[in-house]
Amino acid sequence: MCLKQIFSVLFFSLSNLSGATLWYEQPANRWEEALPLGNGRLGAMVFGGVEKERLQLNEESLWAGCPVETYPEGFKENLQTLQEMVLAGNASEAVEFGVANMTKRPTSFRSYEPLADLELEFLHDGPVGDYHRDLDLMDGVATVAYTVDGVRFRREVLISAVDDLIAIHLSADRAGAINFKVGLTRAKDMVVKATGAELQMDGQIIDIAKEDGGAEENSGGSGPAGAHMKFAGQLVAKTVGGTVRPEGDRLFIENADKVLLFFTAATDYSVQRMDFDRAIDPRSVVERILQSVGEKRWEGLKAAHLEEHREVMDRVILDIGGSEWANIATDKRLVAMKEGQSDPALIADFFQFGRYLLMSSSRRPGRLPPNLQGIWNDKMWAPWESDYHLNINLQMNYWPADVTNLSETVDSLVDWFEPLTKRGKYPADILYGADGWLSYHATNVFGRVTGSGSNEGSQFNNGFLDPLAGAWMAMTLWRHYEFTQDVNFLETKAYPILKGAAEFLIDYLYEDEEGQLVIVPSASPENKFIDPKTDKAIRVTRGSTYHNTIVQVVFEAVIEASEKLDLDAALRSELTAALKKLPPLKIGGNGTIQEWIEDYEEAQPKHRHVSHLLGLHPFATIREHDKAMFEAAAKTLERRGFGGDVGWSNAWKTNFYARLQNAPQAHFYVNRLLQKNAMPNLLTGHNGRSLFQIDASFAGTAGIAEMLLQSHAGEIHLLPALPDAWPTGSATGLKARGGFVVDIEWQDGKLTEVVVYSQAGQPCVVRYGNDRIVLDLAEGEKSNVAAPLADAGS
Ligand code: FUC
Repeated sequence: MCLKQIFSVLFFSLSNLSGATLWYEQPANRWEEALPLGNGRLGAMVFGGVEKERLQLNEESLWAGCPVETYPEGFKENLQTLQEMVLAGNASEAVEFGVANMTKRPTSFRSYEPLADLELEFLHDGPVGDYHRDLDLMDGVATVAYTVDGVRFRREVLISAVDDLIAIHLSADRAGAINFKVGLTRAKDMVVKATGAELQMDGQIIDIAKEDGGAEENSGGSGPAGAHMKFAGQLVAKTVGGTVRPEGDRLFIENADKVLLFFTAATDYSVQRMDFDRAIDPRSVVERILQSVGEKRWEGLKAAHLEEHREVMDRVILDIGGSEWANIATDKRLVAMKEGQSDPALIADFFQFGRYLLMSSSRRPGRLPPNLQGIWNDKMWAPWESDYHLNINLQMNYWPADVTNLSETVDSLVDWFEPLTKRGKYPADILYGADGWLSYHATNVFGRVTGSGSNEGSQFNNGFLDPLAGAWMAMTLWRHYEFTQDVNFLETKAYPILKGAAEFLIDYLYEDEEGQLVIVPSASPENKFIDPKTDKAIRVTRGSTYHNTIVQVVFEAVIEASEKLDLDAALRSELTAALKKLPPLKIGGNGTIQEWIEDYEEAQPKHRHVSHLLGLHPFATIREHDKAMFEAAAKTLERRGFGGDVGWSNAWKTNFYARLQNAPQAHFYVNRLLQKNAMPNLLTGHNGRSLFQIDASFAGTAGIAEMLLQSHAGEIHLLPALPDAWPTGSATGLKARGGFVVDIEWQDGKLTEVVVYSQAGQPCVVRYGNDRIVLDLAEGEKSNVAAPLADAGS
């Protein structure tokens, strides 16, 4: 066995012990090959170069721009005209009217921006051998190791949530062998100063005026000019042996035995204000963080990080079967999978990677939810500004939060969402004359609540036609309550937001001639239908299935919550009465669920959005007992197919098919997601494998959980969509609604072990196949219910 083989075997056994590791035999050449680290606030993509190491850095709040809202003049009156046009059947005319009269520039906002690049330039001399780099997901440590001229070099990188900084530890097996220069760079708006053993970076985003986005020099989209967000960072080098000295704006480290680099950064953004706040001095924040680290050494810092990180990751361990390919590098396994190789262990890694990405982009010390790219972005003008999209994308980001036992990740969402909903009261009143709050489909750290889009057409069609996007997002808080049964959270956080959403909806609903309550104008993201009157492909209608479903689930949640909290009896009866007047879900002529209130022909039958199946997933208004609807939902999915292989859409279909208990199709889509959308670093692309977008990782992870455990229908359903390709395995620590943690094991496709642990003392029904048992556990009690269920399961 050659050295390389011994190394891979050794590595294989080590990686198996730790649970989930992504590893490679060469450095990253492209961003899509680099490995992400994050502590909820700071992010880094580690390239692992030998001559040059690059850490592409992010800070969650660093955005170009400033708070901007757009209120088209005469909106309220124009809305009435538009409603009349839609109700009179003149929908095509209504689109033209809306785009011309109900939009306003700047239609879009600027972008989330990268923080800086941290570059290490090594002075190696000689050929490189035995290269290896990895990211241990359970530890949250990226490691790079290689040999030059007989010296083994090792570099470990982590981002500690405990100490709120990036730590890089460099070592070598020969004394005095470490020589490199380290610098911080950014395309614009930053100065760097080197003094002693420190680098200081100070930044101020300067935005150039331009009404429309598009020009390179105006990266970040449209909006007013100005000196906007401020930021600062600091790097400290500590060496064992050797020397450190400034050289220009870099540090030069010579002949060291070991080196520890600390880096942290901050901005003057305040989430409470949803704006930058000049009372915050980012330099003082950075200094405070570094002072509290004090003289900590690598070993202590790493130990504290591992303890914190592992506690979160170890809550769920997933084994869906081994793979004879497990001693092959991750990128090579992915290639084999694309060529048709079955690799359940890679799917399990993808699952843990999704959990890892969520905890790394949505936990303290962070205060913001993951945006379209989590916190990882290298572009001054990111696709879709790397914003918060509320017509599927941010919702998806939280699908795995509770079921995969990362409930605290919801805190960062609430930090940002609560002030957003407060802002949303003004447009609800001014634009719609309604109570409550609203938010349209695209928003940002500045809490944009008025409609936005890349141009007027998009601002109207994606934005102003969907003031219910925020209400959909609010249901994430309801689900969090369903899982945790945290009544305090319900009362203080979720209920006020949900109630405000319901108040807006009840005011905005329109009673049509048939006595039905509908949203007018309405649309279904982001598909068009052929207007029978004009043959034009348009979006505007009344009462889309998407909107009807959102209204229904929000009203039901508020009714249940208000009962639980014994509040708002009058509102409750109003909502209860309104529920009876919502249009029913319909099956169209081709046997699929109707996307619109009329049986229109879709402009794009293979469209990536499947918003008319919201009731199948993430909600549960389309249920198994309604066989006709279940069948129509299946037909709907068949007709949609995999369309253009958009990452998040493939991931959603895994969830849909899991809900339909169709294991082969759920398995097909999770495989397809990896085959068509996963990049070498296992992040996922929007268009096939290009344009990184993080939602598919989160939705894919949730989909894998849904295949093993579901709890949306008043029972804990075990192995509802277990595919033949995962005949034997186990999952520990998945959560179910009602405050349960569940461990399961199965062999040869049959359930063998089940332990249900109750965190909230609620009764539950546990189901396997068509067999059910009722459990009534006290809070903190656990029960092994394998025996009554294991023989069952049809
Ligand atoms: C929605 C989707 C797009 C994209 C964007 C960020 O508008 O339709 O595919 O994911 O969000």
